[in-house]
Amino acid sequence: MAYSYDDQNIFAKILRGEIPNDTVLETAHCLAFRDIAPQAPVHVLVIPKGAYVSYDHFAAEASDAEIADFTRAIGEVCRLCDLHGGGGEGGFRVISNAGPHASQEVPHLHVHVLGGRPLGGLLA
Ligand code: DGP
Repeated sequence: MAYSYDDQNIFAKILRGEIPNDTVLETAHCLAFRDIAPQAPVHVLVIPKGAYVSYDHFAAEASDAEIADFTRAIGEVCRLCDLHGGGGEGGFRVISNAGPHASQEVPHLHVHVLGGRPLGGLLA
């Protein structure tokens, strides 16, 4: 399967600095910023800086360093936003939409980190 990446997508423009964003975290390989249309008190998007359209594309072609950095960035965003999944109060949800069946709007890999309120059942 060949993956095709459109470098005119909105997150590519954010990475190039052509569109402003509300940055939460920047790492060597990732950028995390607040969603423009938040669905929860905390709604942060975490994206790799590399040109990957979806998680399967990323897992197939990214380096181990990129994958480790992305995984750690998601956890660091939770920590910075005071979201805790280790028991007790609170919690969060991490979602990545890919392709038309998941209504992916922006064709650059991103995970949504949602929290700050009860989120209901996964398919609610
Ligand atoms: P998805 O359906 O998973 O592809 O969600 C894309 C998300 O990106 C959606 O929640 C809205 C957000 N979004 C779209 N354009 C912009 C933008 O220009 N800036 C920011 N911060 N978020 C955006």
